[in-house]
Amino acid sequence: MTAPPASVARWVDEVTQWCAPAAVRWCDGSPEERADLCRLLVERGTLIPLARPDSFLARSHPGDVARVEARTVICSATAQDAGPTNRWADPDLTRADLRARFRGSMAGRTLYVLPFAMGPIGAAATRYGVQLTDSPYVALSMAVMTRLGTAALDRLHHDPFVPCWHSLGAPLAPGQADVPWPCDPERTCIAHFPDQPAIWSYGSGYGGNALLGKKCLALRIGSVLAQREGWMAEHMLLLALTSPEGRTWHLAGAFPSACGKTNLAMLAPTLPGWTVRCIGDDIAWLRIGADGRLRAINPEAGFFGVAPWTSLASNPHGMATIAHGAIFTNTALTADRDVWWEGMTAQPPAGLTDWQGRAWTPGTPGVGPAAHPNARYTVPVTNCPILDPAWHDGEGVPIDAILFGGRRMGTIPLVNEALSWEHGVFLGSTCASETTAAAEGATGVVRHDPFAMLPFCGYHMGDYFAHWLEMGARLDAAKRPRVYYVNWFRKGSDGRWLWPGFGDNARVLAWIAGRLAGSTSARRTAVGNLPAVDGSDAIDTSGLSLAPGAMAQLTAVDVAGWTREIASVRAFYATLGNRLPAALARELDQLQSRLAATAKAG
Ligand code: OXD
Ligand code: MN
Repeated sequence: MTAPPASVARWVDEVTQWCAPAAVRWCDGSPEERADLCRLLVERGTLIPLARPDSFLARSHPGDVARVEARTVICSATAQDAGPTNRWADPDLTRADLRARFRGSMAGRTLYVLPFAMGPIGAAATRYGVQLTDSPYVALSMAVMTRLGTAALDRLHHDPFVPCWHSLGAPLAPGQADVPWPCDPERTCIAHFPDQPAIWSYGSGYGGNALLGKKCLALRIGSVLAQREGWMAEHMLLLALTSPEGRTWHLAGAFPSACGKTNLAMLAPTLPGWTVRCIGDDIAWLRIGADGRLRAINPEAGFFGVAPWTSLASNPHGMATIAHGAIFTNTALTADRDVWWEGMTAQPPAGLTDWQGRAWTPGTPGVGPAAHPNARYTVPVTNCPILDPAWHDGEGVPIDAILFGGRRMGTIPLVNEALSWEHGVFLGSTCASETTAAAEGATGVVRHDPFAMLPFCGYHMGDYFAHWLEMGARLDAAKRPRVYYVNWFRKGSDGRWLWPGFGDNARVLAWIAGRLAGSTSARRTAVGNLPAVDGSDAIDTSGLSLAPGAMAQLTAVDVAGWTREIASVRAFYATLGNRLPAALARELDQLQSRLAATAKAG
């Protein structure tokens, strides 16, 4: 290895002094290093080798299983800068508090130095980070999720980096035996310092709490940098959709955690002749390209997907992606050393061991699911059989349409086209979803999750809305992406799904493509442009057996439901005070009056 940049070497020395690790290892991201880390983790009992090639299972501590929003803080100069949707913490106090926790926290462990790039190395859009961690599982996972190693380190002779300081908070006294998943859940804290920028994470080894390039850098810190520098850091999948005639559109889609983003990003269309290629499943960085179009890159290099309910039926390409080279966390283990989770097959195989390592028999009273509902897999994007070669293009792909969505049983139509950019921003700001297991807390409760960024926007949400409006104003009207709000999760009065979802969502994408091509007309309604219920401008439902009247329900304007929706948005908007852009307050008032006119006419 050539000499590391002095700024990195200095910081590594400081942290080494403070955290007192037994050794320091600079990671180069090589296959040999991966093999070595896997061997070490197997020896320690953190990883269990699986029957599928180059794949392993980890079982976390039962108290360290998801992102911990309640322990995630934004340490901007003032609470106003963080805004009401974030937990603000005083930067000086947090620094002092965390420094005390970090003191000696790596004793008996190795400090891994992880230089990484978010985005293709050398591209203008790319940002760099260096994570210092005492977790070999995190070192292994970061090498999958980011472009990690020597090439990234070399860039730091010229480019700045975001320091990402991470410790499990589990020092080992001399002779003390280790545990498979060291952590300190009671004292976990994930702190973001947007003004430095820097990230300090203590106590958790799991997912977004610990793989700091992802939610912490690419979204929370990324969104602050994006606002300052005039680009966008979004919680979005990216896909390329190609019609039977060979025309391709690029779509970006923001959906809250565990709402099917990965399934949509890897969609296997049921409509003959249509294809989807995957560019990313979780994060997009968008900027205005030299051609004046909004262009997006996926800054990540891996997928950190939710395993439960992934199956050959819901996501065949996802199943192929994880057939080798995958690190699973908190799935069940089969008798023949493979993984299983709820929804993978209709019946669980016999002889399962659950995510906590206990023999598991379905139907035993008091026994929970075999896999943790937030069980995950970590794999390189290059495993995906439908990966678009453009995923590595530093200029990004030109975005034709932006999708918003959430998990909503009622009111919200299957697909709704925004009437303008401002109306599209309004739709994004009104995203709400029933909560899932991706974050700690109750599941199934509807919460406002604007742009699916509630847990990830690193500054005041009102200013973030304003940034979206400004980005639109900088784009030529003819080059602005169109905006759609989709909802795959509607239920009928009998509690059954109205729409089959998964591969059949291609039917909705095909309708959107028709709109983009100008070949499909829509019904202008109070809430937006909706598809015709039947005929050539309707969504193609050929071959589907839907409940009678399903399409009418899925594309109707439910005035009573929207009236409740407006009240709920108004209450949410009120929490943003005078930072709510006037244009969005106006959009809400206009929706209310259009709806009143519809009610009167109807
Ligand atoms: C994720 C999440 O891990 O959104 O992607 O929770
Ligand atoms: Mn996500």
